[in-house]
Amino acid sequence: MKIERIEAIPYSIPYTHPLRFASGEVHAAEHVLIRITTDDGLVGIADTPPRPYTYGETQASIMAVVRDIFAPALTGLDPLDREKAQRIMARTVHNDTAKGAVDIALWDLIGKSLGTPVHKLLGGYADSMRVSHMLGFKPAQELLEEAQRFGEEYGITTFKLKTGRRPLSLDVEAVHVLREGLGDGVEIYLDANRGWTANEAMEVLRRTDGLGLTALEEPCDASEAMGRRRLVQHSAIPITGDESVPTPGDVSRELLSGGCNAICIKTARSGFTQATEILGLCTGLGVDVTMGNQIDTQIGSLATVTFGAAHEASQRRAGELSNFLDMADDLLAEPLEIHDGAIRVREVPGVGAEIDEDKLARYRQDA
Ligand code: MUC
Ligand code: MG
Repeated sequence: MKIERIEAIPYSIPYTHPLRFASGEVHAAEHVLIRITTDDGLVGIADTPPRPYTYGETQASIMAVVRDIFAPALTGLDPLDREKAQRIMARTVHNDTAKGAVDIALWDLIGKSLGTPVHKLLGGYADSMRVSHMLGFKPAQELLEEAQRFGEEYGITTFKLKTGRRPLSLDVEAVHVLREGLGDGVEIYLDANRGWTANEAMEVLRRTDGLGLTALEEPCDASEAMGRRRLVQHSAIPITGDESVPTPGDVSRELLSGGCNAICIKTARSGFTQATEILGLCTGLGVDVTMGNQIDTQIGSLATVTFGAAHEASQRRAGELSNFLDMADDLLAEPLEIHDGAIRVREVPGVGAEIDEDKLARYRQDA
């Protein structure tokens, strides 16, 4: 089996409800679909979300690096030789979500060629993942109503609250209102997307003490090393690295230097191969992981479920898997469904992300 063709297809699908957070906002999924075809006619699929405010990648840069650099270098390679593919892509620095999507599409091909679901190839631990819902910036009462609706409609009992606003009282109030309205049985954790300084984060933790928060993600920029270390040392809850730790090397640096003590794994930027390396590092060190959301489509969320459910350590905590519900439509032929607060893996060869060709024709931007 040899790679014959690698396509990077730009498309745009609007959001019905935009998501706002400290580092940016999303009104439309202007993503790039990666499609890899082999000489025996198999097709591997993955989705790439450009996040310029997080990784510096844009839709145009992802298309360019895949079409101009990765595709010529990977064509002719056997998809099973994924270490060769990793080394070829590593010759180009950064471009993490472009690399992640190519890796996932290769795993999809491996699963299809072996007639085996990829969650089985990766570890086969569980057949579903519990869902955590991400709440964007909104007035406190609207946040509570959204969380209650997601609890009632989908059985979701874990919420990640986007924070990092100023004045700090906006986020402090939101945490109080959510805890009071949702009760003690619901898990709440925070993600500030670098919106605060370390000292501001420390103040928010003081003012929300006793409300049962379980983690605080990217409180401030990880390059503010001294403040961040002081925060990690003094916080009673884990301080999670997300955008500061896209690669195994970043994870090692941040954990060893004391910049964080929990890790968010995102398949969108690490693929399955590097996500496996990151998970191994974390389990070896006794560090908790959360499967995060790169504001993923159903295709991206299915990739997260496929990886997250495959390993004991990555399915322990609920994964961030529900933000596709805010999109007006999706390319996935068979929609992803949340039942009893969980999403199931797909028991089909590959990842199971088959595309609705009519929808792709409607939303693609290069036709
Ligand atoms: C998250 O966990 O930070 C927002 C920005 C980004 O890169 O990912 C999202 C969610
Ligand atoms: Mg985050």
